[in-house]
Amino acid sequence: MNKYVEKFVNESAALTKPDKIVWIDGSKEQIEALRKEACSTGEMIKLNQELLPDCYLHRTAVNDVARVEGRTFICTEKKETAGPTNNWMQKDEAYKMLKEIYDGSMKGRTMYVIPYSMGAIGSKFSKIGIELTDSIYVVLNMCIMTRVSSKVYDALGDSDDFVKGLHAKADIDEEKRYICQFPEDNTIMSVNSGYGGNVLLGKKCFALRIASYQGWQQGWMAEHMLILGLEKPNGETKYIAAAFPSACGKTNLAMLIPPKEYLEKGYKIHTVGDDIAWIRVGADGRLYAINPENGFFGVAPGTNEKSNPNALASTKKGTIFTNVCHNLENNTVWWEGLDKNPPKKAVDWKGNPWTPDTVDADGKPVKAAHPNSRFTAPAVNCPCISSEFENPEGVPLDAIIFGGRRAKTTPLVYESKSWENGVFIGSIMASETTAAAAGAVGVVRRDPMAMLPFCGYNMGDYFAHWLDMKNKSDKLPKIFNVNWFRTDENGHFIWPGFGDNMRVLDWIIKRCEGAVDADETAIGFVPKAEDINIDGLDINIETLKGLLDVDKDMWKSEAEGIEEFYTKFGDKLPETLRAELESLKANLAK
Ligand code: OXD
Ligand code: MN
Repeated sequence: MNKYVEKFVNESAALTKPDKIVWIDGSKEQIEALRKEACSTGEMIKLNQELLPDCYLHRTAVNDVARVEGRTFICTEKKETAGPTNNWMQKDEAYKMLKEIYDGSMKGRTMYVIPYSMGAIGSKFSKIGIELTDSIYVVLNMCIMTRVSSKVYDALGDSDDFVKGLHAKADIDEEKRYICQFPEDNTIMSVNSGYGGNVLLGKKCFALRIASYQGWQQGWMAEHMLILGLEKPNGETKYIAAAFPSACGKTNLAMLIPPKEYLEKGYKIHTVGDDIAWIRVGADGRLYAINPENGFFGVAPGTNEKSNPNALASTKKGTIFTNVCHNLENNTVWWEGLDKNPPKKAVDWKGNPWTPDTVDADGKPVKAAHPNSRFTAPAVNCPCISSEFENPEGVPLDAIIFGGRRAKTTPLVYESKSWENGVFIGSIMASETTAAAAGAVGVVRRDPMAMLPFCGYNMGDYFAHWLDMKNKSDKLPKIFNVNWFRTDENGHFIWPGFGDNMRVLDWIIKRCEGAVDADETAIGFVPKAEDINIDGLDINIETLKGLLDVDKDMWKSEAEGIEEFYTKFGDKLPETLRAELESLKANLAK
């Protein structure tokens, strides 16, 4: 046994005092035994094995249903390292405070030791983590979301290069819930939660917060991005990475099914990842991306046969559902937006009896599934999983896309004028908030590169790191921005979205190939309306022109918002970005 792993386990056990320690090896037998145990205690419910083989349902505590950004901390020696956008705790004080909470928290429970690899085991781009947890739900989810295996110890050898994660459910006490990252120590401590994003430590805590810091130190990038391959009729595949805030459609875009007109010509989309990309400069100077995960932790509500048949197909076996509705008619699951056929007899996400007529004390319909209910599905289930999914070298990126939910202001798509301008566009991203994090929904907030909740260090340094990629590569991908969410005067989405987003990807690839022209505007290059293919769509060219419109007055007030946001960073804001803002303002004044 690696002596550093042993020390970590021993010290953590001395602190949390579990009754026993179980070493997870990821084997089928072990997983099956844990499923049985979880069902025997009510922690999980075994679903209809004919319709949903190896699928289970879990309900979290009602006060524990989303990531808690207010209780997520970057713990470093100095506040400046964490920067103005993160909650910060001085790391020694954080350890001291946390140790009191963890003390004895696993008494009467089992501590599981999970060895996992982010990225293919043994690849030079992969990183190793050890998560200790007292939750079988966490073990089983980690076995889907990451590569869990005792082979990880072989890959680790006698090195201390792994991320230590300690998770304890404790009492699921909201007041003492902490999700703490210690990037300087490769350590994560998560306590008093049992919800996915807070406790599956390989995901947000490691693959984004800790890894973004590692990337900064080591010259690579960890980003909140999907990765897809767009195969053209000639068989050539172009790769795109796209950053959108949580619950803004990354999974849907990653698994897009092209419209009929495109399918007939032979276009295909291949999914490499739906949430996280680790990006490095390859030997040929291009940027290469891997998806460090091994599964999808997708938002269930709204996922259906039409919006994302590939995601739905991915959930048909070996999947854990969290906080969805339990359909008692056939022991399966249901959620709002799955179909128009809600079960007549069901249990809602809180564990209460539910029918389509159930209303609350104010007479309002009660939701069967929580808006942030999730499926944890193995990536291999996905019908359009890319043949490059396991490629340890990753895929070469042709384009990077940023995007958010904006009812107004941001056009359907535009292209940056340069890498620097593209970094500026990423840094000013703004989006209406969703149910993925606790707090108000629908409020516009700045979420640079969709990394606001996930950047493990000072975002001023993060922007500089992005700009610095220009010094590492002379073959950088082009940067674009998209917005699928513009609404009309009645609040209805104008652009059909989903599979039809292919039409925008098509334009993006054509721009990468220099195959179409564009109009230069104050904010960047906008398509000529006739270059977006609307054949077969219920949208006319005038509507499309409206979607592409750049309203200078709106952008002037946007520029004021950016200016205000930028003041947060003080002298950590790279001069290049300040110059980009000045040039935007000058363009708008013209
Ligand atoms: C996620 C999130 O779960 O971003 O991916 O919240
Ligand atoms: Mn995410």
